[in-house]
Amino acid sequence: MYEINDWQHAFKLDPAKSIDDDALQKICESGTDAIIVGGTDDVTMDNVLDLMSRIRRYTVPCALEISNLESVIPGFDRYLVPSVLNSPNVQFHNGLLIEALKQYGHMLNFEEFTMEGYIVLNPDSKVAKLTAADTSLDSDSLYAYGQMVEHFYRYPVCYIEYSGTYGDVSKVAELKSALQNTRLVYGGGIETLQQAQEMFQYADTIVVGNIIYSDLKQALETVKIKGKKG
Ligand code: 1GP
Repeated sequence: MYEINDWQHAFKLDPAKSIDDDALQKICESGTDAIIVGGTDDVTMDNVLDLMSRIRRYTVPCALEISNLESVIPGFDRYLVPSVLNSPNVQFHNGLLIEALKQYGHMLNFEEFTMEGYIVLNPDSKVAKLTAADTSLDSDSLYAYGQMVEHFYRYPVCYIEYSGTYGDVSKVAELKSALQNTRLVYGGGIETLQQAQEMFQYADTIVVGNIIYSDLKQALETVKIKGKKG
């Protein structure tokens, strides 16, 4: 269960946001396949370590989605390496990665790392602003991105990221139609089980984030997609 290929549902916890012990227990014991620790702003070694050690009280697999070098610490089951493919800034494709390899390449166990080809589509999200992502991609472009990720880059994961808003299901479907071996992960704005089900028709993995902090009960409901692939 430590491979993203085994995950149908994951919760994403932001180390910069606080979550009390009771809520964390419910999330970790919800039956979700994994907890992803990740965020855009104010991710530090201290808050990542704190959250990881609290999640480690439970048996659920726990992954770090790397957002900056300072906050990468040992102890996670898996490390997810996002590369924002629709950013014009090469720094967000591989800049962080090159820095990481220069500093730590000699001591990494590469088996623990998974590349994610990210496509960021909510123009109002922090990550879109930070990376200056081209969020206006039409369906033809998305299909081409899918082909690129699968056939040229051969990344194991393509992540369609609408962080903060519920996405366009027709675009998720279009992207999925270009992918056979690469896993499609969807994240963004899921607030109900019905929305999770809708995206899960096309995505292989559903990631649920913000709603954990505003409506825990609704967040927990989304786990019910598991095992219900039509
Ligand atoms: C964010 O894709 C995740 O990286 C989940 O998005 O927080 O909008 O649920 P939300």
